[in-house]
Amino acid sequence: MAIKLNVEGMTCNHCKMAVTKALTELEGVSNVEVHLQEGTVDVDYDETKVNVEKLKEAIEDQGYDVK
Ligand code: 9UX
Repeated sequence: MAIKLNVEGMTCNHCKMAVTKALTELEGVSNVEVHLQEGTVDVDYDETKVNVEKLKEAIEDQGYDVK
C-alpha cells in the first residue's frame, strides 16, 4: 500500500530525518520518502501491520501536523 500524506512544518533536513526515522521504526513500513518542498511524505506500508492513523500519530508525535 502506498500513501501520500500532506505534512505541515517540515522545513529543514533535520525535520526530514526525524519524520523518516519515526515512520521507518513502525512495523510494517517498508519505505519513506519526505519531500520538503512539497510538504509531503510518501509511505509504503503493509496494511495488515499498520494503518494510516498510526502513520499520522508517528508524524504528529514528532511535532508536525498531518492534513
Ligand atoms: Mo529544522 Mo524542522 O531547524 O522542525 S528541525 S525546521
